[in-house]
Amino acid sequence: MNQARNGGARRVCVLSGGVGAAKFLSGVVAAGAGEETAAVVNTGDDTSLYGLRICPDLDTITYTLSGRVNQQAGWGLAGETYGARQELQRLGDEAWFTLGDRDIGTHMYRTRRLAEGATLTQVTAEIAIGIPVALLPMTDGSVATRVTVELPRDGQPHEVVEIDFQEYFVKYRHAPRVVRIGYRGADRAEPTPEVVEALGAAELIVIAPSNPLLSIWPILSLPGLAELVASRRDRVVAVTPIIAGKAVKGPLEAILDSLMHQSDVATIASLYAPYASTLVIDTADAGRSAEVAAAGIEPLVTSTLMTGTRAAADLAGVVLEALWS
Ligand code: FO1
Repeated sequence: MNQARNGGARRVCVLSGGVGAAKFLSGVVAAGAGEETAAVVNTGDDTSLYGLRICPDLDTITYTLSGRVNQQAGWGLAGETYGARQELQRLGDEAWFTLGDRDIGTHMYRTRRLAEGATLTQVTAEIAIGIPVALLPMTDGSVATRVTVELPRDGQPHEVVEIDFQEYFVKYRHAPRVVRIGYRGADRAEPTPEVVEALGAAELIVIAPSNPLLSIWPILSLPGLAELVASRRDRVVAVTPIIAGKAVKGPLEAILDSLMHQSDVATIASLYAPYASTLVIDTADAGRSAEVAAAGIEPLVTSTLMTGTRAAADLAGVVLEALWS
């Protein structure tokens, strides 16, 4: 493994979830700062199915930055076949989590290397070979995002149950109302030394436009990381995942409505104010700048919708400006 790829010598450190972070990081690479950047990636979404260790956020970023992602879905590989899934279904398995044949190869490789004693950090570097950004799983330990939801039952009052994140997100298509989110194991799991070094040494820390509660909070829940990021607040810039009250992708809006009773850019400002000194908000929310400032975080208005690599590079350029100036 090339140590330099995972070392803390990178100038930029991006706290990352899945699709939104992957797009933002592709902008960072297009803006020419890939080699200067480390991404600390959420592993709370990870799951084990069919004996395979699956790391959706790490894989989404890896596939995106290697230009192989299924652009329509935002995750998985382009041009996939689904022979394994079809065989499972033929055998009566629901196969609710869609695994493409080549994607399964990634999970088989990861699972074998972990069984051989490699750390997730090492295996991730092996899988991400050729990618300029250093991809750092938040921990080599075990953290599971657990979602307590109201599951509807035919003709009866709903049932409140705690389920695995991927069950909530994929099996139930993030439709049930969320009443609680927890990060099981986060209090005992250690952030890796690479993560602590990257966050401590970065001249600029970026919170990617990911779901704060599902992607960023698992990272900040690891021992010492919330304090570390807060201590570097002057150098932390967050990018909003909400534009004009709407989440660009996924269930963020519904979750914020359910847990915080509002889902706009001011909600994002109040969540990130303890950790970031600047919040990049969309031009559509320029009129909300005073509310963002009142929440204790400086608004920076620009176009945040990443419709393609050009738009992502422009957004990354605005965020990285703090570094170049
Ligand atoms: N998302 C879905 O909505 N449906 C799927 O069947 C699905 C399968 C899947 C397989 C591998 C992988 O790396 C990601 C996959 N995702 C799927 C996406 C993923 O579960 C979520 O987008 C993230 O966990 C949320 O950040």
